Amino acid sequence: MPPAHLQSYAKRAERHSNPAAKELLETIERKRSNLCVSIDVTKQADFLRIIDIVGPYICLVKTHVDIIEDFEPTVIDRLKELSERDDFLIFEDRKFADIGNTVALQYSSGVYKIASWSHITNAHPVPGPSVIAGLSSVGLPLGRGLLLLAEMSTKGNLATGSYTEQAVQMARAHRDFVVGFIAQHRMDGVAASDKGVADDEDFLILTPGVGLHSRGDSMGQQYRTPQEVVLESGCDVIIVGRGIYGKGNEVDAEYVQGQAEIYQKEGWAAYEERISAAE
Ligand code: S5P
Repeated sequence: MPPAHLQSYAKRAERHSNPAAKELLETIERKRSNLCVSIDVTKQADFLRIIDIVGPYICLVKTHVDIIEDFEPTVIDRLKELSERDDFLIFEDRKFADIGNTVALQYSSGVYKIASWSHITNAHPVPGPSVIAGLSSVGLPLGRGLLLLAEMSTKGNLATGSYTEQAVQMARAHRDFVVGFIAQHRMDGVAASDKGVADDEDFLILTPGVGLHSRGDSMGQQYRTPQEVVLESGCDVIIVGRGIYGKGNEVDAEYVQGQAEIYQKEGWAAYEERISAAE
């Protein structure tokens, strides 16, 4: 059997048992989109407007709900409506990083009640397996999935080498709930001598730091193109933020729609080229 990243999303969906991972792969295939739009804006009207525009082009929307300064619970109701209308999943990029008991409460409770609406969330592996135990106690019964941050896109980040290896080993020990990684490359060969490696290992790789028109920002972000990320590094989903919604204060609907279309096409073309290599 070829390695997972040389197989189609549809084939891979058949083998995943975590409901969030399965649904994400099925959605990618159905919509021919491996594009996740990341929306870091501060007003609920802009947040919902951008999602309303990009919905048809994406498989997943990535949120940071705590950035929205006029947040009300109705934002989540509308987000869920849009996710059903346009057929995409929701990923709250919460980057949990505390002891199990605390993250379980942060995930289930508080103002946002993330577990009740976000199909996928993520965590830093820094606390060790405790963070997975806490989050899975809430998320697994709800059919949610978790991504571990095995690598980061920023200059000088510390998620490299043995830290990345240990993140992968932690994920292998919790494959029911940990469905993949936020990373810059596939993790297949990482810690390959680990006893936990399964023959059918297929972690999803979701990759931020994607842009076509810029190589970075003034705060250490680094961008690569969809071609570099999907074809050369074997990643599964491109996460694009400012490359799609721009940097201005106003939402320019035409621009946003045009960019979403371009990134969807680029991401899909890179995937088709990748799997054609295996045929
Ligand atoms: O390593 C990372 C991990 C994440 S989740 N680098 C990142 O940039 N992110 C997130 O991706 C970040 O929090 C932001 O929401 C998004 C990138 O946004 P952009 O505007 O630079 O595309």
